[in-house]
Formats: sequence, structure tokens, C-alpha cells
Amino acid sequence: MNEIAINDSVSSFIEWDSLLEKEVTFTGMVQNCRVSSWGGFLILRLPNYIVQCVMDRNSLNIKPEDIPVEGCVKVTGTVKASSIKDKAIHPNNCEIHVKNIEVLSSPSLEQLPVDTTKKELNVNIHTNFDKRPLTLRHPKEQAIFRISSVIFNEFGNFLTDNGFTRICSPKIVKTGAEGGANIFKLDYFGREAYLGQSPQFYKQMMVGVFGRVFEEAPVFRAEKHDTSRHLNEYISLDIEMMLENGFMDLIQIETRLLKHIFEKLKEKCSNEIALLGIEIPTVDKIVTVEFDEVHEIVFKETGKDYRGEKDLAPEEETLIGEYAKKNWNTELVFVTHYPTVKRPFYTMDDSTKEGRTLSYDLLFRGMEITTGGQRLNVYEDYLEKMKAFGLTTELFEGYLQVFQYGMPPHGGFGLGLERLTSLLCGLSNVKEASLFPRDINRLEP
Ligand code: AMO
Repeated sequence: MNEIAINDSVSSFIEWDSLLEKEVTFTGMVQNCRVSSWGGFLILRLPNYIVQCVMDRNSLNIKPEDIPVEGCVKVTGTVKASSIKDKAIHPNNCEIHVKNIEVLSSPSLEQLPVDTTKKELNVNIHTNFDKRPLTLRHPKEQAIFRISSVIFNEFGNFLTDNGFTRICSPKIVKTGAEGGANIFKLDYFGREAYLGQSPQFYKQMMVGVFGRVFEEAPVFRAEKHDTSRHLNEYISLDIEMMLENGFMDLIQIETRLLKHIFEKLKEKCSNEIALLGIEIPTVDKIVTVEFDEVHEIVFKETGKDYRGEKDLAPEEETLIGEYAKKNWNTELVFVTHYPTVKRPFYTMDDSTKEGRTLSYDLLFRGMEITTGGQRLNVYEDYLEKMKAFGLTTELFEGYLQVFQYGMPPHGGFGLGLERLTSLLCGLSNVKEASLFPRDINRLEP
């Protein structure tokens, strides 16, 4: 038996300022090795940092030429104050003057298929995705996924602090929650099952237990078209809660949540924001506009007449995004009261507006990032609505039982992590905000 004291030797939080003029030893991956006649710069990828090491050929145990890019090295040297301009490097106020480098491992390929040492990755999207384990190592790619990671964490932090309980619902399900044909079928021991399109039914059931719940997990959509807005697997950030003042509660909490996330991004991702040259918006008000008003505004502004349409065209979302920025000074617009026929059966109608629901989409920079709304909470209302929608109740018995047990007025929303990340990072395709995107043509890596 060995009894070992717990220590923080594998802690990766480094207090650089306290290490000035001290000798340190780090293990990291070689992001870049810029060799010159006097030695050169070794750029090392550590957990959370991309640090600059200065190599003096005369005092180094190894020739800088022999250090492989994407090798793993153990470096010993002294931390010195510095002022580094390269935005990919952080910390930028110190560097390591190296005296010893041990190469622990090297890539087995003589030549890597993509050069990740350049300022820009400069590869097409197919190469980017084909060589993903390598291309993700580029500082700008890393920055996208650090931003995504902070969004994910802060979503959970904010909700936990506001009385929400995290849930993990099944992804193998008996029936789809969102309707439509974009559902993956699978063989479940000889029975038909599906991959979950949304945690919708489960998050509603759990409101009956906890009052406020959230989930951050993959969902699956069999999108048949290759578009820049759709993935076949994405991370859905979901909440569901009891409503005290009606569906405006959802708009209030989502706004506070986004304000929190954006503020945390500014605080925790200043390096990534600077490297990508992006702007994180300030949220200081809520702007809502009704679905029918959007058609009217688009018609008035452009002469394009979508007024009979039961949904917003992507073009309308873009136009209203531009209009909102110019006229209402906001990049976030809540479009409310979508038509009943375009919303899933669980959506509550607005009793004061014929054919319109208590639901919304949140548009950010002209693209939908969220769908939300109040749900039916009375069993008989479900039966009636499902009948009107031509749905049989048998498939949904596991879900519908909760409304026989009593459910409070409630609602929630689903926010697409990749949509939000890609819009914040100025990416032209949502797939670029997915580590290993799944689309109609892609199943690996
Ligand atoms: P909806 O189907 O509108 O609503 O999805 C919610 C949000 O998820 C994102 N999204 C996608 N992102 C990438 N690829 C896709 N194929 C894709 N489809 C949707 C969008 C969208 O706004 N159950 C409801 C939510 C609710 O009412 O609580 C639902 O899933 O950002």
C-alpha cells in the first residue's frame, strides 16, 4: 500500500508575475519554432497559454533546428519581463529565457499536411475539417473554442446561481420532439428508436420536479441540405422554468443570461477577442417585435412582400438584423408571436391573438440563435392541440403523463451553441464553430 500526499504539482494555473526572474520547467507542445542565426523564438503551447521562449544558440543544449514543430518538449529557463506584440501569445508581458530543452516526442510525419505556424490558417473548409486534429491547434481556431467553452461554462454558472438544476436527459428516444422529417432513425434491439432532436419533453417533465432546469448537450438533426446555418449534431443549451409573469419571464432571463455571458467573455477571453479582432456586444435593453410586424417592416423597407408567409425567410432575418442595428441600436431582437401552424404542438397559443403563439425566436446579428416560448400545461389542451395537428397520442404517452400529474405554467428556450459562437466570432459557417462537424457529407474525423 502506498499513501501519497495530495499536492498541486499538476495544477496548470500559472501566476506568471510571481515567477519573474525565477527558474521554471514546463512541458508543452511546439506551436512554432522561429530559428535565427543567434538562436530564435520557441512558441510553446501550454494548457491555457501560448508562451514565448527565447533561445540563445550559444547557451542551449540543443540546436534550435532540431526542435520539431508540434513536438512535445520539456523546457527549463528563467522567466523575464517582456512586451510581446504578437496577439497569439499570452501572457504577453513575460517570456522564458531557455537554457535546456528536452524533446519528449516528435510528429511521425516528416512534413505536416497543414502549416499551423502562419498567422492565418489559410486552408479551405474541407481541408480544415479533414485535418481537424491539426488545424484546431492554430491559435485562431483555439480562440474560437476557448470562447465556446466560456459560453458553455457561463451558461451553466449563471443558471445554477439563479436556482436552476442541471439535468441530463436521454438521447435515444421513442419519438421526435420537434416534428418534421429531420430525425435520425435507429435500430433499438429490433424496435424503432430515434436520436433526440431536443431535450424538450424531458426538460418540461423536470420542471414538475425542480421548477427550473437546464441542459447543455448534443442534439441530432438529420438536415438533408448542406447549409452554412445547419449541423446534423449540435450543442443545444436549453432551459425550462416555471413562469410567474407569463412568457416575458423567458425573454427577461435570456437577456440577463446573455448579458452575463458577454461580460464574462470580455473578462475571460480578452486575448482571444483581440486575436480574432471581434466585438462582443453590450446588452443594455430588450427589443421585441411581433412576427407580423417583421413582415410589415421588410415590406416597407424593401418592397418585398412576405406578409402571407407563415415563417420568416432567412433574408428577412438578415434584413431585420440590419434594421434593428440602424434604428433600434441593438444586435439582439426578440421576434415574438409566431404563427401556431409553424410552432410545435406543445406551444401555447396567445388567447388574445388568433393563430399566434406565446413563442419567440431571438435573432442575433440577423440570424436565429434561440427558439423559446410558453408551453401548454393542461392535459386536455394537449389532447385538443394534438388532434388539431393530426398527431396520435399513443407515441407520446410517456411524455403526456406528466400533464395528468399536474404541471405549472412553464416555458423555456433552446440556444444553439455553435450559432452563437460563430456569430460572435464572425465565422461565415456555423460548422466552423463545431470541433468535429457532422454534416450530410461528413462523418469523420
Ligand atoms: P429549435 O429547433 O428552433 O427549437 O432549435 C433551437 C436552436 O437550436 C439551433 N439549431 C441549430 N443549430 C445548428 N444546426 C442545426 N441544424 C440547428 N437547428 C437548430 C438554433 C435554434 O434557434 N425545443 C425547441 C427549443 C425550445 O422551445 O425550448 C427547439 O429545439 O440556434
